[in-house]
Amino acid sequence: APVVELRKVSQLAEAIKVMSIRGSGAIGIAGVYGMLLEAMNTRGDRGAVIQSGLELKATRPTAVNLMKTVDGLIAFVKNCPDSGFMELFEDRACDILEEQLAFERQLGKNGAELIEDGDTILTHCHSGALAGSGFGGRALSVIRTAFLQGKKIHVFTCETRPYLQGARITAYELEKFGIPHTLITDDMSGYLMKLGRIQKVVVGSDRVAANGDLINKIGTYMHAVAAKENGVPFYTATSSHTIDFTLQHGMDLEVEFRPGSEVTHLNGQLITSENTEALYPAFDVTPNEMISGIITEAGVIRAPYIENLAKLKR
Ligand code: RUB
Repeated sequence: APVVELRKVSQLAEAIKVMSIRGSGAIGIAGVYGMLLEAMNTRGDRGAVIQSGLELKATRPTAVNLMKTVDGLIAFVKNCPDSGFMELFEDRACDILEEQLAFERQLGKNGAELIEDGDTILTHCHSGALAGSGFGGRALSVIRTAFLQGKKIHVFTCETRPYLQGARITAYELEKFGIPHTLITDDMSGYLMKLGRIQKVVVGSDRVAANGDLINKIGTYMHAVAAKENGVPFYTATSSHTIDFTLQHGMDLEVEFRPGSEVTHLNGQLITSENTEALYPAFDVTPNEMISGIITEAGVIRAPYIENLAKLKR
């Protein structure tokens, strides 16, 4: 995998924008370490650190982890005593990472209970590895935990046009973990469900609304529709960090639209005529009634979601 060296917050912000760093958990943690980087570069200039948090927050608007972790750290910076600021800030950043890794492992265990021996699981995009977690992100944490429990499972990973995260990253990680898998294109899931070849869907999440609506990578909704039609349970693997209690309904969120050129080009090559216009909503909304359960560190949350998710509020 290519290594990107980032020494300034502006470089980190650019890396998030162009998706060198991507996935809700990973960009949340990048926000934390970006602010720490700024603190180190400026020898603890609080104004600059707060400003760097705002710059990072503006990079990608849909995933809520980045917003929440940066807002939490801005409040921490404002209230932190002067003496030992750098040390306290570093400890806080490490605590956030440790907590998220612990959540990732725990939700993996909770979700693995839903997976049965012999299941083929569909996943979409890349529910992305937090550095060093060894588990491979939240959907993959569920899948890998089930695999490590000795369950014989198979994974269908969707290629996830136009950015190909599922093909490029999920397939790579599944191979690294030794989990049997097959790459499919995004339009194949419905038919494969009809053939009885998919028993569960497990995807990650960029944001979960207070009512349980799921905002995740474009194409997720399409899989959920097919899953409902075919009686296949559909789960999202997430954590309490990713629930946005200020968002009542998923459709109230304005999701990120990325440049159409990311659709008309593949690996830098134009694949359409020069005049073709393309649209790229990067995320979609899956209504709560299509979700069989929301897998979190606190257990698998079931409907009614408004009441049951509210118990995770902190
Ligand atoms: C990634 C995406 C992933 C979720 C999963 O989108 O939608 O499914 O972020 O989150 P992008 P996590 O590649 O545009 O960032 O990795 O936290 O489980």
